[in-house]
Amino acid sequence: MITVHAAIPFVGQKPGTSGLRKKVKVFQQPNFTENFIQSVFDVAERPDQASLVIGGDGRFHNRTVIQQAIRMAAANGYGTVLVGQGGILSTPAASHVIRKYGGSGGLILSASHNPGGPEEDFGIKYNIANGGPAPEAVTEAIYQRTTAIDRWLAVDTPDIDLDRLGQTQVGDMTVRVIDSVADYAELMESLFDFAAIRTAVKGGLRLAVDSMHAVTGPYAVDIFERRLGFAAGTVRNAVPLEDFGGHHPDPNLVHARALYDTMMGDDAPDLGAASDGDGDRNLIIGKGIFITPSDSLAMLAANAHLAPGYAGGLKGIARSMPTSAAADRVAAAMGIPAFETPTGWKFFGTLLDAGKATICGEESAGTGSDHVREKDGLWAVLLWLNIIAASGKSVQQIASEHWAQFGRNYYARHDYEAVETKCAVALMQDLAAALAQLPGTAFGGLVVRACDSFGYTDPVDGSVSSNQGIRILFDGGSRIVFRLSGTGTQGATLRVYLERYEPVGGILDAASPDMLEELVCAADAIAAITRRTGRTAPDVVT
Ligand code: G16
Repeated sequence: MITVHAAIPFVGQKPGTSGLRKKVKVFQQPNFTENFIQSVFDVAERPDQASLVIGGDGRFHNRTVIQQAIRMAAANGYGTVLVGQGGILSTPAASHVIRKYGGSGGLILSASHNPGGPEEDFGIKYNIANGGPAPEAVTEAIYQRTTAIDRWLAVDTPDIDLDRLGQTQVGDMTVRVIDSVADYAELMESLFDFAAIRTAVKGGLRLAVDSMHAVTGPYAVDIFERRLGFAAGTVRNAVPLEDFGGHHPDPNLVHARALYDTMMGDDAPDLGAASDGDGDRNLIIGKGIFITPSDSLAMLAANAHLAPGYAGGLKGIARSMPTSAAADRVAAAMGIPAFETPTGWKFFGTLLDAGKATICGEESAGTGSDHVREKDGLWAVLLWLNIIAASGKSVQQIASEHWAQFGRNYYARHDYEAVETKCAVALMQDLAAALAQLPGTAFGGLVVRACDSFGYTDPVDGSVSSNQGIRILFDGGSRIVFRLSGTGTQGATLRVYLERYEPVGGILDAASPDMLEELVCAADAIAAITRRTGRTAPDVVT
């Protein structure tokens, strides 16, 4: 029997860069989660008896929301819900399941790299039938609906057993609890040369993976240790925990420090990698060398033809605007198009659907391809392994040869976290207002060539997104970008992206901080970060 629950709208249910992210306590308020899910169901394009995929990264509150979403889906006319065993589906695996089983969409319960636990963060993201994040037109429609919502629907039924594979009826709807790993692992086997990697493993290739007690643990153990034959223990922190073991599941040099230290040690494995809460991001570290996400994108694109799934070449390469231009140089050398989109994986969807791009990536440690419509952390690790196995080269060698051929984009992102929102917004507004005066101004040896507030017109559907970050471009190809994060849950996070290009024949083997020093000073001079925020150094450097 369907029950209609009266509701009044909550303020602040506007999805950000990647869905709705708030503190768990906010989601626990009566009706808060239900209002949002009902708004999704009210606006989602779906046929009668549609199927819906539900999965999450295993964080605290995951199971509660899954049970409620199932009761609501049954009351809202869905015919089938596919849910990962234990409520677990990595974001790329969820994208694949939606595509493989013809789902009309999916609810992905994750706050990604944000910490988990009763006092920490939770999130809900809606993906559409192509398996990708809902585009802005859909998230805006969901948001508009949240402002007028007056009821939500549910059937009255007990919790289903999420841990047992199989089928259950909930009202007229079928709930299938599916193996979270199998479909995804098969997809990976179809893209990469597992036999070649296995041979390399037998020959001594070593890997260290940090799953950060988040969703990739079961996937990584199955793929790396079981299917590819890496030694037991290759995957550390492999058991998903509701609070990620008290850590921050963000695969960067701060939060994956132990892995970094392993990789810089004397007996380091050949490749080190970490994933985030929901498995869509990756961190890549070679023996003694950190590869920035922007470089990883460029190097993967340049060598992707070594993997069977990409042997036919790439159609195009897309990157988000703050990501370094390293990938553009690869695209130019290949004679294929390069796309520069706003931050947010949702902007790659139309390009992938239209066959304009094959590989996409972001500075925020996301890389992926047209195999799904999400970024995919383990995919990136497997492509690196495939390239290493097929070429017989080390990560260091691949990187050095890449820079010798294309030049090097030194790169870093400086994050100032939990800045008072008013202060951060004013900083960005004043910066935007001062842009007209900047061209021609010198900051040390850096002369501003141009600057703007980045706007994007989608080349496929013509949709326009403005105010996507402020770009300061210097003579010689260096650049500073200022943006406010769209994924934080506390105050504002100011992101400052620093990039310096060294051409072929230039200084290609220096330490990034040394090469970026002048840009750091220029960023402070241009935006008055220290004076306005009181911060003398960033909280996180990636
Ligand atoms: C999300 C988006 C990414 C974006 C990242 C950081 O990733 O999907 O496209 O680059 O957030 O966004 P922001 O700079 O606005 O915080 P995830 O892994 O958090 O879903």
